[in-house]
Amino acid sequence: RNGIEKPQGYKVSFHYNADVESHHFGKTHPMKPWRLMLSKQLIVGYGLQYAMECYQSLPATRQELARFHTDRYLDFLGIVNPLNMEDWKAERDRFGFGDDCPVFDGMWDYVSLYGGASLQAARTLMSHEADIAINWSGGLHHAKKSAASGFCYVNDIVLAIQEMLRHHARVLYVDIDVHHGDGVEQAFWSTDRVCTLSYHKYDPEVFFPGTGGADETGPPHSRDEGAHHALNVPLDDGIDDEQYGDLFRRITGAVIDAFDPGAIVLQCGADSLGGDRLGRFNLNIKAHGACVAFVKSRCHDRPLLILGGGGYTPRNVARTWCHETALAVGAELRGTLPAHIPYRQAFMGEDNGAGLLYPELHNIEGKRHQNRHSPAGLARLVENVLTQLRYVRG
Ligand code: ZLM
Ligand code: CA
Ligand code: ZN
Repeated sequence: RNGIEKPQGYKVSFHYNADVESHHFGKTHPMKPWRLMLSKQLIVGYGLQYAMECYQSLPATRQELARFHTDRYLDFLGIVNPLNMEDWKAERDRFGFGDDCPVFDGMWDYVSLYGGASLQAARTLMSHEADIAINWSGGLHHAKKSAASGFCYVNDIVLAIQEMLRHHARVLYVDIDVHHGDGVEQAFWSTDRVCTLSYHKYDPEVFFPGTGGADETGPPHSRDEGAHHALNVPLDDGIDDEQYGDLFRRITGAVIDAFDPGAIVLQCGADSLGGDRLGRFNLNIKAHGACVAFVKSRCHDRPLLILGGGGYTPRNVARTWCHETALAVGAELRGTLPAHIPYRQAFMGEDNGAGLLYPELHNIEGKRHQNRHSPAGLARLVENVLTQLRYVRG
């Protein structure tokens, strides 16, 4: 065969609506939807739009959101605004609004847009129009059926998985955001058709949301539906590229083999990078991306839905999601950023006095955390999940 390999030939669809990026949670709130604009600028700057099918997504309808969320919660979400919110004090507290999830102008438009993009991405996969579908505005894993939580208002991931369950007996959810994917875990707690696997910083006293311990595996009795199908990998500060990569490949590989899902959803929260404003890990972009590449390599003919999530240092979020878009389409990008992208200045390295710096794609700066992991502790985490997998059958 002349040593020439068959081209990868993945069909990738990209789901986006620029209206999401103009919304504001508040001046100093860590969640900044304009990071999506920055990501898109990089993706377009590198020309990746020519390697994918780009869809302008539509807002999810109320009926679509109601497949997971309650009517009372959606009523409130549709009615409340910054001017009338004083009239709704009790509901505001009951439905999880506050500093983390503020009431802001255009909130309904924002949440229905990111929800609609994930739904459209899932449908594009289910109709075989794409092998991999991407929605960087989604991945908002904390939202509950009746409450906003942790910057998340509607759970686009749950909505997308519900859509995929119409076509596949089993769906695997993998979550590399630094926070525990509690909303998705809870939504599918009592079914063995969805396996949820989250890697996260775990310190129940101090780190949000406080759930996701190693012994949080599903309903208590082995005969209960869903028992053993919640998988959690609780981590401490400062995990590095090599440790995380090793852990991720061993655990995720074993889960895919045991559960044999028909489709996979990967939440790619970029707050697991070093230098993130809220995160605690020391990952570099290439190590974060290696998780995406690994899952893609284990998908074979299974559809893969790639979603965003957290990420609070916008220039690094944009770098990461651009790199991962390239991994999805199978393109290799040069490290020097394209010369003519808007906001190129945002990617200029901090001047360390060593001379002129040029803006680079794969490198991030920022403070690092002390590494609190031991080889023995990491080995125990792997053992723990492998033991649990004896109860998981595809
Ligand atoms: N206070 N402003 C990750 C979601 C993490 C709960 C402690 C709110 C913040 C944070 C909000 C401007 C994902 C908690 C925090 C202050 C109770 C969290 C508004 C700074 C600010 O300056 C801020 C007034 C705000 C929020 C920091 N909140 C940092 N960490 C977490 C939620 C979401 O990445 O997983 C997916 C998108 N909340 O720790 C408090 C306990 C509220
Ligand atoms: Ca996670
Ligand atoms: Zn997060």
